Amino acid sequence: MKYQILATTFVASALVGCGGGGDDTVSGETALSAASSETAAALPAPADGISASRFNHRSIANGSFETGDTTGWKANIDQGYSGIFIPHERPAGTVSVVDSFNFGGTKLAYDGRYFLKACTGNEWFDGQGTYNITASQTVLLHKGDTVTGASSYYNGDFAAQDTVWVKIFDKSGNLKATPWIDFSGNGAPGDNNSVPYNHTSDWTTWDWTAPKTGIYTVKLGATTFGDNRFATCGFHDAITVVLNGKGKPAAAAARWPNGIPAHVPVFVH
Ligand SMILES: [Ca+2]
Repeated sequence: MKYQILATTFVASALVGCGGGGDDTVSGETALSAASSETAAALPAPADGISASRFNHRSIANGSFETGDTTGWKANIDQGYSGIFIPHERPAGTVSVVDSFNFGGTKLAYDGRYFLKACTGNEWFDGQGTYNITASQTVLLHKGDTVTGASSYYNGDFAAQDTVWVKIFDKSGNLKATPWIDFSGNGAPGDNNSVPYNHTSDWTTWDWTAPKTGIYTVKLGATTFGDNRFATCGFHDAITVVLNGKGKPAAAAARWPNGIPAHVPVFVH
């Protein structure tokens, strides 16, 4: 009951105070003491709609998506404008939980039955805008806690216009890390895609360790720009927190040993 009242409070405050992009941030220094249950009443209002009680637990809710839906995660999908399709204002992509993805072959979950799929669109947008499609969850991490997961992708666009990624933001919305990222493209010089067009990569594990105690947001997303034709998808599963001192998973092979490419080259459809 206590948390039900809290939830009502922060939903109301989110409606009043949450502008565009506000899901990146959770305000309030009191969050740093949230590991203690008696401080629950002082917890900040998470903007993603999950229970405030979760901020005591240093864990990801529904990180393997075995509820079969996006419970615990907040989807945010930018809108674009198409002069061709009706309605003209259209979501730039999709966020869904699935048990398979068919591309000629069949992609199945890394863990359990279900996984998250975040895709760009198969639209025909006007202009050269950039659009994000994300599922995010805010979590308390103590220094040394590690967020782990497994991701893969479907390279659905022969043009290098799409990226799919995992990013970690601090409570002020600053990007702290990009543990996993991949790109669309057709293998032309300058493309950074890891598998051929119309193929999927293997599941790849990733991890990121919090450098200090705080509230962080884990975002699983896709970014596209331009006409947003041909959908590329990121797949995500088994998102978990390994508490400091509890052992870490074996280090994943570095996807970009020399650093993430600074930008995606532009090949227009
Ligand atoms: Ca799963």
